[in-house]
Amino acid sequence: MLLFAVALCVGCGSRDKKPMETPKDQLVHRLFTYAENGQIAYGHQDDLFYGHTWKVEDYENDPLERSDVKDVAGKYPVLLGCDLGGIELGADKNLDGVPFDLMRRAAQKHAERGGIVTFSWHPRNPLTGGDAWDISSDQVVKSILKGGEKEREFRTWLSRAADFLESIGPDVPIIFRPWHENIGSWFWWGGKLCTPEEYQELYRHTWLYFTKDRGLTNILWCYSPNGDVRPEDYMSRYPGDEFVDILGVDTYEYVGGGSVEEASARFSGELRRILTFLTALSYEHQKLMCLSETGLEGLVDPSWWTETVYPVIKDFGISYLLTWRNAHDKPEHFYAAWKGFEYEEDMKDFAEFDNILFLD
Ligand code: BMA
Repeated sequence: MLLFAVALCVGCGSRDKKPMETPKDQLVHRLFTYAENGQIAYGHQDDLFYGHTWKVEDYENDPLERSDVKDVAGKYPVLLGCDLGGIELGADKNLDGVPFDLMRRAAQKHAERGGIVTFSWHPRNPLTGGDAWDISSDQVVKSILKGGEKEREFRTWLSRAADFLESIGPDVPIIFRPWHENIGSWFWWGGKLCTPEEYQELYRHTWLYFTKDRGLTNILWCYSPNGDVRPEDYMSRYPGDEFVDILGVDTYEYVGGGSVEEASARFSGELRRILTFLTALSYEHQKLMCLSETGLEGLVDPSWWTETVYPVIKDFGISYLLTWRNAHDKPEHFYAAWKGFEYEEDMKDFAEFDNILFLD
């Protein structure tokens, strides 16, 4: 814990200067304190926008009080996950149909309630015009970097994303995790689609634009590769300590052809392996760490929360875990329980562990 105590002061100045802390410093402190105390905050993607059987209809006036997580656990998640995909084109709604005006209001409201907001980004493919999953060309990253044919257009894309985050307000600290799952090759910025140097340049360029050109100093930068990798692969595209505040990892349980029991046993072993190397890296680099995305689609393991995930994560200093979204238009695509779900009690029990934090 000594290292975490030291790390507590990273980026925040000396302790007697606390009143001068920026919103970012405060969030860094808060997350380090969770890790130090063995507490883990829970987060859910798109929690306030829609759930398994509902969605916000009145974008402008809805009080944003509904949440599948709250329906089950009686409390909101600490982290609200949002996705910027679509903002780059100036769209009104993101790739999953969430209006950006609603997203802004929800981020502000969630912060007022004491919650934390985190943003991922699934931008379209700037070279082909396809979506984030269009991996038909390995020239995309190159094309948006300095001297590339899409450099100027991509700068406009960055400016639209920055405009949106800026519009949330300087007092709301934001965890931003662009260019995620970068070791696998399913996004145009993935492992086989660009060189490590190109990836690093992309990440640093994004950081520099947001931080220096736009002065967005309320952002905590999360590096979140997919976790099914070796530690050396995880770091192979790391942009550098200066550009990263949180080491994250995205990792899911997949059932595949075998039984759910086998899948859960495999996943808990894999999660322990990943969090072990992430812990070593977080000490080495003096960074916070988190499980930036996780889940089991459809929660087909009746005790996934209490017997698969909890026994592993409780042994590690991750500040938070975030499970993916409960789609309102795809009945099988949910990662948090909802009222009436057959295994909802298991998530409720998880929310009642002393060291698992929800928003009271
Ligand atoms: C994926 C799925 C998609 C969604 C995307 C971005 O994992 O949930 O349906 O469009 O994330 O949120």
